Amino acid sequence: MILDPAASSERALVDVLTQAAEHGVRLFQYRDKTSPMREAYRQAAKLRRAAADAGALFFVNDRCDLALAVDADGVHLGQDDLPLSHARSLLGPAKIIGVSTHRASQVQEATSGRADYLGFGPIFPTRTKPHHEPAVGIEGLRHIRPLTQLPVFAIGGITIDSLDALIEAGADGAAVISAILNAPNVPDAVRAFMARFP
Ligand code: 3NM
Repeated sequence: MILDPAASSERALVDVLTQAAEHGVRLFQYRDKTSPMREAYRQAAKLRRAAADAGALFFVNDRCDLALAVDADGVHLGQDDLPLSHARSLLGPAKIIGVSTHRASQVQEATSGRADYLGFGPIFPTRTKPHHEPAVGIEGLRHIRPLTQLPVFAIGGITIDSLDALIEAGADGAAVISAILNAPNVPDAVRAFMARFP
C-alpha cells in the first residue's frame, strides 16, 4: 500500500497504516511529492515507527536522504530519481530498493542493475498520478513478465475487480493507493485485497 497525503481524503495516514497492517498489508510506501522536507520527515518518522510496531516493511518514495533519515527498510525509485547504482551506494547492501518501470527496456535495465523488486504500470489509467505514462494494460504486464525474475508489483488504477487477472498475468503483488486509502472502510477493503493472495 502506498500512503500519499495528496490522495487521502480526511484520513490520517498513520491511522490508515495501522488499520491496513492489522488486516494484512505487509509493505507500505510513503509517497509525498509536495510537503516541505521537514514536514515529510516528521510524517515519515511517525509512519516508520507505526510500521515497525505492526511488523510491516516501510519504504520511502523517491528520496534516499529521507529513507536514511528515518531508517526506512528501503526506497522506491522512479525513472527520474537517483540512478539505482547511486541509490545502492548511499543505502548500502541491506536496504531494499524498488524501481518503477513502464516499459520493457526499463524492466530489463532495473533487473540488470540489481533492483530488489519492480513496480510496473500504470496498468490502468489513474487520476492519482496526473500526467502518467500510457496505461500498459494487463497484456502489457503479461508481455514483460518473462523479462525478469524479480518480484513485480502491478500499479495504477488497481481495484479488487482487476486483481485476479493481474495475478494470472504474473503479478507478484499489487501497489494500491486510492482503492484502499479512499475506500468506505479500510479494513474491509484490505481484507478483500488480501483474500486474493494465497
Ligand atoms: N505510480 P492508484 S501509477 C504512484 O505507473 C503511481 O508508476 C504509477 O494510484 C506508475 O492506486 C500510480 O490510486 C498511482 O491508481 C497509483
